[in-house]
Amino acid sequence: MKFIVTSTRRRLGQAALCLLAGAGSLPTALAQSAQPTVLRMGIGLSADSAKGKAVEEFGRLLSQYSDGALKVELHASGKLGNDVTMTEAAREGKLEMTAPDSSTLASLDKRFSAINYPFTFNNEAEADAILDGPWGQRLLDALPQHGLIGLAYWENGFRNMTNSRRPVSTTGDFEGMRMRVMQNPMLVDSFDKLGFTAVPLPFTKVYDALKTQEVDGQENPLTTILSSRFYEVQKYLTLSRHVYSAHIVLVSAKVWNTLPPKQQEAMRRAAIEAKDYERKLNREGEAEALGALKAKGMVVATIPRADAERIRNRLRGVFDKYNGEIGTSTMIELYVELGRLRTQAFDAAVAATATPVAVSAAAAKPAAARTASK
Ligand code: TK8
Repeated sequence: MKFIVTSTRRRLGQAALCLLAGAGSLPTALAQSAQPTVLRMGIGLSADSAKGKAVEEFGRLLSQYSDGALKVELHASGKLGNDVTMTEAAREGKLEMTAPDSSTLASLDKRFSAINYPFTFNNEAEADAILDGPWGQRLLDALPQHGLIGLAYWENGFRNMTNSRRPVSTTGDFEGMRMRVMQNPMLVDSFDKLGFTAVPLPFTKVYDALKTQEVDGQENPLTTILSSRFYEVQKYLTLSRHVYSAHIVLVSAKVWNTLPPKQQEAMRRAAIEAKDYERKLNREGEAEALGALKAKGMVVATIPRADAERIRNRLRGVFDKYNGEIGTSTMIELYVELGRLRTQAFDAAVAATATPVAVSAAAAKPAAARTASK
């Protein structure tokens, strides 16, 4: 812990020294001679994933908004650890930034599991509205007490299943398959309940576990299945979209607290702007990824929508257990908000398809006159 906090301070100290050394010269020369504070950001996905590219974009925006005072250094492909260990390192101040899957944060606050309940969000617009709204903000607000600052929800995406054994197109096909899941008890219980043997593993171990057939399958967004080259060791793909997951952009509170408010503001702004870029990139990448995965030889199946209902019904007992842990008010607020969004979307769709009733001005006039004379 000491090492990084000290080294962050050392970097800040160097910047101050440079400024002092340059005293007397032009202010612009002073600014240029200052060494930027380097923020290392560790992610599990590769540098060419939407996430990796978004970290680069975040870095570009942050340099601009902090007038060159802050610099982001991307460490991709789990080089600095996995979601759980990097989050721990950030809490301890040993790593400045990371972006784990929301599900792994349930070990700090159980409410994070609610995001990953199977078949909860119907589409990206719903996920965006919930996560970017007050419900999502309340979860981020819980992070500082755990030594973390949550800047934004970036997208991981809707998850789809792959395996090396057989095509999976109905719930009956799940039986006996060893499935890697993220390190989250609700997900372990859910997959077990559905007939899989759930094997929680950090993302950094997934490729090898698939290759050695320690597990038969895994589940991730299409963009990740492509960028992590899972197609090399998995033959079958099922377009299940069974879980939505988010990557939460985290800063170590120990590091955050050393930054002046202006730089903190620059970080929030850059992370939120990069969020839009990342989501767009990820969503555009989805369709492309499907084509690429087919071209790589993956055999594609789908799960009928009726099975999604069946899956949710089978998971009732699991949901009851975790609703209790998460807190029923959090779950009710989520479903009420989803209900509101769906009604709004439904009304908008009806309004768009309704045939406008043509009322001629002449026909309308006497009616208006009648009303007025009453
Ligand atoms: C990358 C992970 C990954 C996640 C998983 O570190 O573990 O399967 O979907 O994106 O966060």
